[in-house]
Amino acid sequence: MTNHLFGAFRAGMPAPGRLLMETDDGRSISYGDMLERSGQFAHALTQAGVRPGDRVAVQVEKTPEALLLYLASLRAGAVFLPLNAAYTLPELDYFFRDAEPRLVVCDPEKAMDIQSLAASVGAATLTLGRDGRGTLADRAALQPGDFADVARGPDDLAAILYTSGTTGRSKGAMLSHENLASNARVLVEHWRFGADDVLIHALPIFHTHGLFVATNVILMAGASMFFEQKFDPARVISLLPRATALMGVPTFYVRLLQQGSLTKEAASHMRLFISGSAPLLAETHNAWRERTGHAILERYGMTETNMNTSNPYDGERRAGTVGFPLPGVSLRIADPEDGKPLAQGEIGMIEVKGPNVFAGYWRMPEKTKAEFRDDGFFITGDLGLIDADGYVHIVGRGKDLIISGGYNVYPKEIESEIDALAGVSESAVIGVAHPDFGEGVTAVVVRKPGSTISAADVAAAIAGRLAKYKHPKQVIFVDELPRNTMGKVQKNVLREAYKDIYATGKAG
Ligand code: MLC
Ligand code: AMP
Repeated sequence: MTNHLFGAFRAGMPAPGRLLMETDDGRSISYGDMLERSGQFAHALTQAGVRPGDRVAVQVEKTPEALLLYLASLRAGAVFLPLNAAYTLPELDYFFRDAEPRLVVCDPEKAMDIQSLAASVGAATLTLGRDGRGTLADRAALQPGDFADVARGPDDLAAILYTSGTTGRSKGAMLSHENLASNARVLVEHWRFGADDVLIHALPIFHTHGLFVATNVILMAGASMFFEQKFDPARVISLLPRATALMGVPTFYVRLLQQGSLTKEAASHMRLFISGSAPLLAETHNAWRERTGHAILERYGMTETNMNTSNPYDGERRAGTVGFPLPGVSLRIADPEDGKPLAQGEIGMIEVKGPNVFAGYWRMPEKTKAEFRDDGFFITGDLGLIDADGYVHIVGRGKDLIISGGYNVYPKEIESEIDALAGVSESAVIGVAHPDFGEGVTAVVVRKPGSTISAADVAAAIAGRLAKYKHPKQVIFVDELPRNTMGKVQKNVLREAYKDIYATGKAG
């Protein structure tokens, strides 16, 4: 048996001298370098006690070495567990306790604090910094480059990615080698990636979009990428003449459109612009087409399922839709209550099934069971419809979720923090249309009688507890929250009342 996912990358690998990535600080890494250095990193993992099936939790900045670590983890048969670099210590504490990693790799600047959290669950700690240096890299440098990939079958776990829950704790989505391999293979074909493609990779690599969709597609196609540490619109435009493809969240496209240097000419070498992770406004799609002559290809996915649908490569890329189910993916619109399939054109729950769909939530069999129908369809929590031409439209969310700049934010988590403050009676956190982030996290708070708690007090209390992107962009105080006859807070009423607070010119 081979290593299922890395074996698939090997099968598509071009000559060792071919470029895999060029970084923004001018480094070039070839496929041969990648093989050798990920082999060294795999030896270092094994030497640190990582055995097949062990979790390797990683909270580091985006560097080529961080990507080599992902590949090393696959090759060593471990389960890669990437964590957003913005997560705070209390957030990390939960992930470590739940996942029980064998090894934690973190930024050297945070090592003191993280080491004690890791030690409390019996994990060793190694470091990897934003310069690609640290104890892990030092150890790897002493290792030989040839590593015998650990055999892994299609159903073995390759990664766990945490997704926040509507209620309660974050859940670890277990992704198998075949979940990732099958999806990457389909996307390479569907989006026509080949060895001559050059992708602008400016996404973070701790989520499905940047780690799997972008990187796995490039590796599977034997292509190359500009590997950017951060998304910088002016820099992305300067790379367009040497690139062929860009993958981004809608905020990328909104910010690129603000650059005067974005012209048809600048984009003339590009083959494909792809958007996902959050809804792309039709007005952004149209403005992009007008400015560059390209129709952005929008697709739809999620952590648990990888990519489910995509607009066509040939044929009409229809604004405001996420296209058709990808080959091998079954998608239906069902009654949210009983799962009965609905007629074409009706709005209901989007449910999916296929080799892309995850293996369940880590150590949560009950939660896993609750999110699948008896016939194996996964209940996405997204509401949608299929139009007369077969295009899937996402029209809303059945889950109480905010997507800010492509990051998921669950209101419950923030409400719990705010409600715990001494001067607060209760709160409701909502997403409000925001010109840059798509939705802006907004807190509506009721003070306790006599309390003078301010927006700054709320912000100060949350700092250090929740990652920055989850912080409310505005905190609004009200006398009471609107409720329906059942006593449930009417978030739709709040969303309507505050819908203009971030309107252009007033953005907070
Ligand atoms: C940064 N900030 C955010 C934010 N990103 N606030 C809300 N939402 C976000 N997404 C905060 C910063 O901490 C900062 O706070 C302030 O906003 C301004 O920061 P910035 O410099 O403008 O942010 P920047 O670093 O440019 O980041 C914006 C971004 C980034 C859009 C480039 O958020 C990003 O890379 N998003 C991509 C997320 C992603 O990859 N999602 C895929 C999930 S997978 P302050 O107070 O310090 O000023 C998935 C499945 C699928 O969904 O289908 O793909
Ligand atoms: P995540 O859990 O971070 O993987 O986020 C997945 C969620 O992002 C999905 O359930 C959708 O709600 C949303 N999403 C992803 N792509 C799109 C898209 N193209 N349009 C609208 N929503 C999307």
